[in-house]
Amino acid sequence: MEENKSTKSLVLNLLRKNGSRFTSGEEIAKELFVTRAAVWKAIKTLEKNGYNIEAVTNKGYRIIEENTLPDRDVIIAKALSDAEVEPFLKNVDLMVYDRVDSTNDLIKTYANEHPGQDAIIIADSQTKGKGRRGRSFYSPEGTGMYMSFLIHPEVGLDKAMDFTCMIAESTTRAIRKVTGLDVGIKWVNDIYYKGKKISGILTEAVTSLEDGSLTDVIIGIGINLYEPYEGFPEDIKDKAGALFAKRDGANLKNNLYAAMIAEFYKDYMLPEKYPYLEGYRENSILIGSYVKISSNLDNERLTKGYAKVTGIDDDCRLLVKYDDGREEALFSGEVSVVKY
Ligand code: BT5
Repeated sequence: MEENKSTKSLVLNLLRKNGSRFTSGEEIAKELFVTRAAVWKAIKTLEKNGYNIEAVTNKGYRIIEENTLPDRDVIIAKALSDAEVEPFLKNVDLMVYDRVDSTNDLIKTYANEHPGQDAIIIADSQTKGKGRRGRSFYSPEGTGMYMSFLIHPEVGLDKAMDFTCMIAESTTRAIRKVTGLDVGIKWVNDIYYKGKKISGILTEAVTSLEDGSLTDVIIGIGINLYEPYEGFPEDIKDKAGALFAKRDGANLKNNLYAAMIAEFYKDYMLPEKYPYLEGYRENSILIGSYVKISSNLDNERLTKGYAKVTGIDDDCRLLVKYDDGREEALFSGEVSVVKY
């Protein structure tokens, strides 16, 4: 058992070291002082664990992995190549980090130091990724995407939720464009794929005391791009999913970051051409379904009832009709919807 485990990690390290070069079974066996059969067994175990290993007759094996960190220059070049948003994006400050506490918290500090400047922070992992109401968002390195936008729209506090809906829609569009996968929005702030949550959104707002207008809006989004090799932690493993089961290795992360940025700025800056609510409704997985509604006040979940989702109104509230015929428009802060 132990022996097999260590052969597996030695083979993994060797393949990683050799990068895109194929390594034959014989070469691996020789280098690691193990038998060809042990190499074969180790490769099979790695595949079972989710590693994407390419095997070619007469050449050997190589591992296909995207373990590159997000690349600022590549992301900027790709996002700016979208002519529709280039004029807006060229004034936005983009920062990329390996690891941060929380991109939302970091961009808050940035906002204090750079009043009025729009910015984007990307990180490959977060040690304190935040969800709503004090919950956490699991953000390990190498498998996910974590990004916060800092914008300064001239609107009132009642419009803050619009940005959650806006980014859910623009991100759904970007994921579909880049990967072709059929992702959908679960009102209000989640993106789902194959029945699992692959993305969450946290919008935070700073308001002016004088007139209640928004001064800074921070919109954070996290995406599970690949499933972690060791799987998701116990407490979220039934709920969380990823876009891909295996690593791709084709610069997917940078492409997706660039598309998410460009698509978000289209909704934000070109609302006539990109009416995000229409897209949000079209991509909503809850409309037409029957759901359990629970109130979430003080973090205590109380079942309010069962209802059919009839639509989403222009303020991005969820329209529901209860079994007894009552109709209600739900705000996200008050109510959560549990699919059922
Ligand atoms: C969210 O909250 O889903 C908002 C997540 C926002 C994360 C981004 S990442 C960039 C930026 N910086 C931050 O610090 N945050 C933002 P909520 O709807 O409250 O859902 C949180 C719940 O989702 C948790 O209680 C878990 O049940 C589940 N969860 C945690 N991590 C997850 C993950 N990686 N994938 C799917 N579900 C997860």
